[in-house]
Amino acid sequence: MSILSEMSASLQKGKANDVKEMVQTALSDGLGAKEILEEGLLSGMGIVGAKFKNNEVFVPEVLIAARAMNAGMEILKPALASADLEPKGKAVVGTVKGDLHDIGKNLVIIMFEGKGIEVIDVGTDVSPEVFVETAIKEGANIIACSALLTTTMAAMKEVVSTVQEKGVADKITVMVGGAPVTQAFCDTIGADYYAADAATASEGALALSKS
Ligand code: B1M
Repeated sequence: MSILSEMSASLQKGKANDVKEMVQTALSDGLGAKEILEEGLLSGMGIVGAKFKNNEVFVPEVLIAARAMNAGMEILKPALASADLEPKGKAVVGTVKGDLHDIGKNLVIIMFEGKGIEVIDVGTDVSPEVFVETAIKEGANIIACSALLTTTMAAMKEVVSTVQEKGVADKITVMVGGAPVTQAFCDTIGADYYAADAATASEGALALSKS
């Protein structure tokens, strides 16, 4: 097994120290930062994402794998910076106004980062203005909103309206998700993309960033 396949396998098992050591060894062996990122770390996280989507692994396994990915990223970051790699997309991710649930939102962030998408985490209880102004200021192409309460879902419509009012609807895609959110709701409020789970959201975000 190559070191990158081993790295991917260790990441999937959440072995943070092993991943860290393998990143260090791969760099010392002269492997490129991009290769290590894509074939070692992101490939491992991609497999975890797919298994999560198929209910083969659950939230704890995803969090442990994400910790291993972050451990590897700590070692890789300086080499990535000097390789001057462009992120594959940039997303502002948060939970809407009035809503404090953040476990699903944090999974979305893990999956986005696992696809190489840069994330600005605006947290919970986020006003439409903060979503949209942050996206404009940071040059993000995606706003991903999470809502867990039927009473806070309506705030997603305000995000869509604010994007339109600011005249940036052609530059920024609004994605929506969370337990009470459906494709029909997404269509009703005029949002661009609905995802039922974090892994699907990350696949959508990657596809949208390429288009
Ligand atoms: Co609350 N809560 N909660 N809660 N809570 C629910 C959501 C509820 C269904 C429980 C129930 O009554 N059965 C209910 C909502 C009812 C409704 O509106 N239909 C509820 C309620 C009523 C409340 C309070 C109002 C309770 C009260 O105070 N009376 C209150 C509200 C506070 C507020 O937000 N203002 C409240 C508070 C809390 C806690 C703080 C105690 C805690 C949150 C802790 C935290 O997040 N840090 C909490 C929790 C934990 C839950 C439950 C038990 C679990 C939610 C969760 O994290 N699930 C929940 C009941 C349940 O779901 N069984 C419940 C795991 C998480 C991985 O799933 O977030 O759905 P989820 O994310 C999924 C997908 O939805 C999707 O991806 C993830 C999977 O891959 N997804 C996205 C999520 N966001 C996405 C964004 C995207 C795409 C996909 O962007 C594109």
